[in-house]
Amino acid sequence: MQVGTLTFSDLIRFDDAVYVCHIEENELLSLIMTPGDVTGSAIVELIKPDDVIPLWQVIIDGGAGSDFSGVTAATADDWRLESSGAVSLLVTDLRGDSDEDEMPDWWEVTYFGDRTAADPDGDPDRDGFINLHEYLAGTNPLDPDSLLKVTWLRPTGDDLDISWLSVPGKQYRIDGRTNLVTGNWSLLTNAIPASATDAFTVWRHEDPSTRFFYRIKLD
Ligand SMILES: [Ca+2]
Ligand SMILES: [Ca+2]
Ligand SMILES: [Ca+2]
Repeated sequence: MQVGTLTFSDLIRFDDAVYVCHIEENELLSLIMTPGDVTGSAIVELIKPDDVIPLWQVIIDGGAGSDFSGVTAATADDWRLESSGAVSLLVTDLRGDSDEDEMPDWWEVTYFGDRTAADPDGDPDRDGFINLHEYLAGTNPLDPDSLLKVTWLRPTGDDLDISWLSVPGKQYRIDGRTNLVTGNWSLLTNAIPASATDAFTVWRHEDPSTRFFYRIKLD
């Protein structure tokens, strides 16, 4: 590993650069520092040992007019980059899970204040949704109004619109059945992307022709 601080005295403009950032321990990372503004486009490649899980660590520290919108992580599913004020760019490991309970450290810290504090089967907000399912659905485990549920059913001519609470970036499937006593659930549709702008998503069941029961699941 080659962790170190690279200090500049003036502004930095990245020009489609690759910044290879080495990480040695949770709080020991490569850092670029300058009193000048940092702008331009760059891809950040993060290299670390498997058992190291950095959370909200500064990797670039620049002037007050810095703009990090052109700086992205090479593997965006594994890492999140975010600005703190205008001056710092922070990195968070999105996958690392030190207690291997399927809820990553960043999520447990965000809601429970510690890397390993969340009980996967716990339901502290008592909405009937355990913590592990809240994580998978992208809902808030401390807010009883944040969960995956149907919000309304609305007839539109011969069709029926179904609305449910959704989280941007998630996908859903809808199962249906005509009788809750006999028969089974069958898939009506899947891979429905969540609305990117609203807190709910709507799907239209075209001409159901008979009474249906519905359930929404994460896809
Ligand atoms: Ca965990
Ligand atoms: Ca819950
Ligand atoms: Ca909840």
